[in-house]
Amino acid sequence: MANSQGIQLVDLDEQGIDRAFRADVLAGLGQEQKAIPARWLYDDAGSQLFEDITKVPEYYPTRAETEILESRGEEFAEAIGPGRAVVEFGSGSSVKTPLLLKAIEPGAYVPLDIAGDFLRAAAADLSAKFPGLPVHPVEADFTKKVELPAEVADMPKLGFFPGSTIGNMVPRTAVDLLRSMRETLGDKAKLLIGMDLIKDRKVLEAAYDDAAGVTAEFNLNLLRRINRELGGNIPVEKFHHDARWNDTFARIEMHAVADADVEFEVAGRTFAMQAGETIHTENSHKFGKRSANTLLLGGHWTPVGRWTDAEGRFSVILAEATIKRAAP
Ligand code: AVI
Repeated sequence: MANSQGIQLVDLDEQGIDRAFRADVLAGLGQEQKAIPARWLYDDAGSQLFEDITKVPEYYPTRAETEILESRGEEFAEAIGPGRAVVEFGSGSSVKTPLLLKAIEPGAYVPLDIAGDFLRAAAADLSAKFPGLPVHPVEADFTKKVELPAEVADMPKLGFFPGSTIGNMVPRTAVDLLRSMRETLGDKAKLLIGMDLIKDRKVLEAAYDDAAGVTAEFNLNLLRRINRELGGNIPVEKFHHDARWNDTFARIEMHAVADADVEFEVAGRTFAMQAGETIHTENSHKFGKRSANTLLLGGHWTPVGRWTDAEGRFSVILAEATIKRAAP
């Protein structure tokens, strides 16, 4: 998971500190509304905590999307057709990816990821499950156009981006990513993408603030990571996790809220927060049918199919590469 979120090459300074992490944290804590990019939630501990989140009863997206992939295989096969190179953005889930590959008779599987270790492990796992399927892992930053292996050059492509990870990006970044995917996959491509749906705010807020406190741990782990890796002394015990629905942006926001006035240091710089002030740590955008379509269209993808789970909580959308035209 760190992989599909963690779009960064690790560049360490003389003291072994990740320069990009330090730069993002110092810039983020220096803003009036403190905010740190969500990708930093996924160190080893954070990635494990995210895995744990997918199993808590309140967090429905993983189960709802899996239900769709499990139950709609025949319809996917019909809509997608055989012989496509499935290009997965991120190293792949050991549960979801096999469900898709089993359903559609792919020509090859190409997982893309910036994190080589995750990538090789996922590729080996998949090869073992699908012995006849050519698997070509590519270590790359998929937020930019990626050169795909020569072996799949002549196959039509199917991009696969499950999990509603697109929802963790603000619309502008999401559109940039969709356009890069379009460039990577080419004119005849299709894209199968998971997008979580707008629903009762109580259900959403509970999904991001489970009773067992796993999501709270996931959120506060970021502050612990800052202390560990950036020589910080944030008093983590004086913060609590908050998940709140922002209706204007149609998103759940995670914040770490200071319970008292606090002062702390990170990487030699001093910061102060008043009681009630927050560090914004993640957005998880939710979509309606039309807002999902608008985002895809902005990314040069034309939606052609849509499936939801039985309870209507989550959608999986099939889109085709939009063909460029000079005029309406
Ligand atoms: C990875 N991503 C799609 C998750 C989500 O639902 O936005 C991350 C997450 N954050 C808290 N819980 C889950």
